[in-house]
Amino acid sequence: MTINTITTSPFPDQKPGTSGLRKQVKVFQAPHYLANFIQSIFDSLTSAEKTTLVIGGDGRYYNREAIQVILRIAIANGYKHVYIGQHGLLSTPAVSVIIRKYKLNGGIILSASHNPGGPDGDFGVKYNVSNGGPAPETFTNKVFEHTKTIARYLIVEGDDIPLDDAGEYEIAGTRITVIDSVSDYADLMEHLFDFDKIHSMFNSGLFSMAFDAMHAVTGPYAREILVKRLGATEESIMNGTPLPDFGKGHPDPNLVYAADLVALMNQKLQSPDLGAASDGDGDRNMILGRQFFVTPSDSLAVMAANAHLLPGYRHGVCGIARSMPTSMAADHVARRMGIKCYETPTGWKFFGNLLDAGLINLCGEESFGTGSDHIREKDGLWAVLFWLNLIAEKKQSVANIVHQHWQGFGRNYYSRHDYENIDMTAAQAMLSDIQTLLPTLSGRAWGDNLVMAADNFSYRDPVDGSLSENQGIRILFENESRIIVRMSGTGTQGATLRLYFEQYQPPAGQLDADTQTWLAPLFAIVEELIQVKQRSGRSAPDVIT
Ligand code: G16
Repeated sequence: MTINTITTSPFPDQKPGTSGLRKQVKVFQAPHYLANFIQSIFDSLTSAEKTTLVIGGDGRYYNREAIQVILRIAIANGYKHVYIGQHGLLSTPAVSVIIRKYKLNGGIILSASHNPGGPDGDFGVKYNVSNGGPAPETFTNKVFEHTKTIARYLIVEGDDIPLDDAGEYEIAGTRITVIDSVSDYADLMEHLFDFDKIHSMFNSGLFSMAFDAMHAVTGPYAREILVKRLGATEESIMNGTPLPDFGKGHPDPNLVYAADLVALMNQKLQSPDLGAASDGDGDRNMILGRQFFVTPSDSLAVMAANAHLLPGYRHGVCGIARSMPTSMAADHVARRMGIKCYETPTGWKFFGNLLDAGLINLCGEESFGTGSDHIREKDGLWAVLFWLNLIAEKKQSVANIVHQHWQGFGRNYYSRHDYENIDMTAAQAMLSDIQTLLPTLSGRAWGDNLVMAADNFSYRDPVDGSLSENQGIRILFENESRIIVRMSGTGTQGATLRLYFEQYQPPAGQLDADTQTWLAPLFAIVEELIQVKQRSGRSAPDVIT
């Protein structure tokens, strides 16, 4: 088989964002665009780092075509063994499981996560390293530098590899294994949680759940784990078939985009006991009780406080980490437990070093991500199983578990307001204006809210000493309220401005107020400082969570 060397020229826009390279499908379909990026990844690895690889994606439009291209480039670059998920599918957490289980050098995940799919939607490429986690910034920066000067890529010609059946192939010295996408992941889950107890709960007929796979990758995983292994009914799974355009939906498990599930859970009569949803590539989760939304920040805190009750975590929690904009609810648990709670920039990659060094074994983000040291990615179904196990153990409703938590630790009222796809220049001007105001804010008061400090967050990694700067504007108040302003690093059009609001109430305080009403004084402060509504041209946020 001949290895072709294709002459190419650089694209200027291949800088990976918060989570890999995300662009519109049309951008990726341009001649050489995908190939340039993949070759740049391979050229940034040492030869010892490119012998074994796993490839899979969330099933979105262009997934199968991209897999064949990447495989041909991997063969031409001398990979010895490439694993591919059956049907081209692998959730992000499953890739992490496979890299770790088979001790692979890395993995390529084809996903734009929660962004919409289809010919007019988005596509994305992420590279994960040998610990199973997202490549660190040092590596993605190296890849970006390479994309600026790339002049050639290597590729073999040949027929497509059939992806729909598990099987083994050999092409030009590369072994190719098409593997079952689900079983390794499902087996690991069985070790972490008490499947017998959850099975009995489903069998009792007194418990029901609804899991919305949003026509994305988790459908087959949910069917195997929830239905086959745990005894949930087939009807428990909504939108369980992966579709290239996610059924024209937006596979983002939040209160706006998972509207059908939210409506089901809000029914006064006969709503399921637990509602859950996951995103495009299966690493995010949303947890709902009957007429009750668990904020991802609270979910992390509840998990930390209760992990010792579940088989995989009986040894307890050694440390927690949360991204900076995530509420400080987990900090209260950590303080009580006498363990450390690390505050990292947004992006799962910042948890990798802490997990590898054994400084933490639980971490989470406000952006619907939670996970533990079982892999190096956030894990949507893992979070659902955690809650299922917790409910089976405590024999309480979701709402009761959270209320009890607030009564013990206090409540961090929390909300995120997203202004999506707004004018980039306007967004940058707002951020620059608030940055300029920072030195004037300390000591200023709005009602009870007295500013204690205001800065642009930077993070020194305690393990490798690397510094990440400009990670979001923080206004910190003496009463433990916080306002955070940052720009999303995952959008593909215009700019998405994220505003985060938080206010702490101790256990003896008001625990049952309406979140948006409670936080309204903080919304007014941001408006006064940078006039988001007027300058974004929106009368309200596009998404409130
Ligand atoms: C990615 C990252 C997360 C991050 C989220 C939102 O998630 O892995 O760590 O919190 O994006 O980032 P941003 O606020 O910059 O849009 P995913 O699920 O999209 O891979």
